Amino acid sequence: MNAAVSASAEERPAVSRRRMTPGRIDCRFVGSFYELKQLPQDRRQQIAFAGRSNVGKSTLLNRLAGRRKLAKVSATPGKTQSLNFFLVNDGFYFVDLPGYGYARVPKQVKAGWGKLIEDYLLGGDALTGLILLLDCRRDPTAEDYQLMSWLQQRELPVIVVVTKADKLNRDKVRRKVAQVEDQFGVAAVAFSSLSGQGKRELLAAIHDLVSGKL
Ligand SMILES: Nc1nc2c(ncn2[C@@H]2O[C@H](COP(=O)(O)OP(=O)(O)OP(=O)(O)O)[C@@H](O)[C@H]2O)c(=O)[nH]1
Ligand SMILES: [Mg+2]
Repeated sequence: MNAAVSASAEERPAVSRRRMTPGRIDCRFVGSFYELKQLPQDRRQQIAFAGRSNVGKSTLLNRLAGRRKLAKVSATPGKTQSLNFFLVNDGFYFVDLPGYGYARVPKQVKAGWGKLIEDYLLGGDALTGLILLLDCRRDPTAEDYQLMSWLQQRELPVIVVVTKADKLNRDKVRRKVAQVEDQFGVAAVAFSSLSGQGKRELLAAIHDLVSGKL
């Protein structure tokens, strides 16, 4: 049996670096939720993945977890439609959010998700930090800026991830990371779910986030 599961609550460290940084983390699906009142009510920290539709949130989560089919992925934007909770190392949650900004989603549906995401990000104190994903080939949108300003109002720590780094050469990716850090004033990590580039760096940043160092 996995040590993270067999340890009693008293023995369990909140997050251990040994379990976070190398290779694989223990990540299991908890549930898909469409209303805030359905969300898990325990006091574990929640780290959410946000960004425009198709930016690679669910794929990144799968790469971090080392499991290809944990979170649902699709080449068609709009795959994730609920707040999807994953328990990490029995200590905290990853929350895969629906993407924003996809034009072809019907207006009513978009308004519904928009409200759900907004309520989640602005409400409650279980949300500890946010990982904002930006595509390395695109400029941040008005919605990305809006999201950042909410988070700054809430003083919520943010890690920016520049996704699909395999789509550009290293130099262009480096420049993109520097540009994003400049635009948003927070640290950014280049990431490729294809090659695994950036995985260690991101896990280390998440570790700092959950242990209150960010
Ligand atoms: N080349 C490349 N493709 C990627 C990468 N990450 C994601 N993709 C592809 O991008 C598409 C969208 O990925 P998802 O993970 O479903 O994106 P999402 O942000 O969860 O999208 P929504 O659920 O619609 O908000 C899929 O076809 C993925 O295979 C990456 O690092 N490199
Ligand atoms: Mg998704």
